[in-house]
Amino acid sequence: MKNQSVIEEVRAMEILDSRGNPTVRVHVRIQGGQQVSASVPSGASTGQYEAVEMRDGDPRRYHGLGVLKAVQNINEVIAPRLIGRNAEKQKEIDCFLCELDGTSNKSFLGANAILGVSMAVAKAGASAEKLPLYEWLGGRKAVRLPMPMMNILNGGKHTHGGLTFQEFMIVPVGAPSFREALRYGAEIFHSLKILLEERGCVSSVGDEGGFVPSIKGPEEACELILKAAERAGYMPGRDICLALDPAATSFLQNGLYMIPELEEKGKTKEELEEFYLQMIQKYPIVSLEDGFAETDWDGFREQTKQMGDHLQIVGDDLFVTNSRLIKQGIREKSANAVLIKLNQIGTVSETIKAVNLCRKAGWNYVISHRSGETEDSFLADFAVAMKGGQIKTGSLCRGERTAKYNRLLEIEEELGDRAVFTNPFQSDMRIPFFD
Ligand code: 2PG
Ligand code: MG
Repeated sequence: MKNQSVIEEVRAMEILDSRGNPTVRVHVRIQGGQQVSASVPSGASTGQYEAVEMRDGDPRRYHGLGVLKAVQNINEVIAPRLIGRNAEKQKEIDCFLCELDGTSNKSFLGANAILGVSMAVAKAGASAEKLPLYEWLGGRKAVRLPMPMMNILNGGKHTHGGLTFQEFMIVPVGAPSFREALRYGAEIFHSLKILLEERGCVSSVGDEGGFVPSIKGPEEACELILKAAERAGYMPGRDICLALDPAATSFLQNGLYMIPELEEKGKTKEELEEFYLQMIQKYPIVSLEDGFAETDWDGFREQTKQMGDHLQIVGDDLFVTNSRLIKQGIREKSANAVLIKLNQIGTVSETIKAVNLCRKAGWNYVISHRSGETEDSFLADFAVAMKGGQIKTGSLCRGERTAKYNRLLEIEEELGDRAVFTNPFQSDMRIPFFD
């Protein structure tokens, strides 16, 4: 083992995330004095089978949301056992962390404790090898910049009083580079703001930096966004497409999908599927995530059968980045893509395993942030390393979102002529709108 990859110190602390709730930051120092740190994100619309985020539950601190136990688990249980280990042995260390935890859902040490260490170890490995993180994790072939899905209109659990659907995202499919994709996105974001102001329905932004206007429903949301795109000089369907994450688990009640802005009585899964079909015929939607609840495997399967040739159908809460559930999905053809979130499963290696499953099955995958984020830009490097060509990391404002975009700009510049940026929806994912 090289001297400079020996772990000398692991230290955790409690910091704040973008919602002002506590989360875990981990510092790792390797021999020779190099120090790195990683911070753990946190979701609001979480899947029931996600790895367990450990919270103190002490009402005297942060309304019970403190993470001092997770911090203590790192400092007292994990740290002493990692000193002297090789930071370049990511898999070995991740495996060791899982064994030390001993549960199937990381509830003993906390997935937030374990992931913080796992991410910091990855950064330490990169630092020991003097490589950028994307190259350390993805090798020399990690040169593909991801197509961003930018969430410029927020709803669901990421807002108060917003639309029922959680995310309305723009996808700059016609952009020639990541840098240009980001510019398209930012320009449309600003046109949308002006448009909403003119209509007197602009408000603040939600948890992921998208606007939370008071409007009538998902169709008006799509129309406003496309209008904003046109005003900014972009042609819907050619330069810019849409992606939706209704996050349907959050509005399934007693077997019916409740979307009060559409109607009071709620929709059956068949009616909801029909509604999505109309939406994708009307608007240039290339990707639909969690269109049905995590318990509604039938809804997903049926939709994949009906629309899977034309539409990216992404399972987020459905799969929670869990290899067992992804395998089931592949077997049952429940979707054709997976949303990949590091903290749903809890280590870098298990996340990579989930990505590899998708690759093998010919499925798409989208590397994703959480609604509660930090300034850590780990995700940007991770998306390039995983080579899948898609990232979801929020709107075009709020530092915790722009941190990832700005890091991707840096990576693109660093790669220079080697950088690749392509539209992941081109060939076989042709949507009716284009015809
Ligand atoms: C989602 C995510 C991220 P959360 O549902 O895809 O956008 O939200 O982190 O709240 O689960
Ligand atoms: Mg989601």
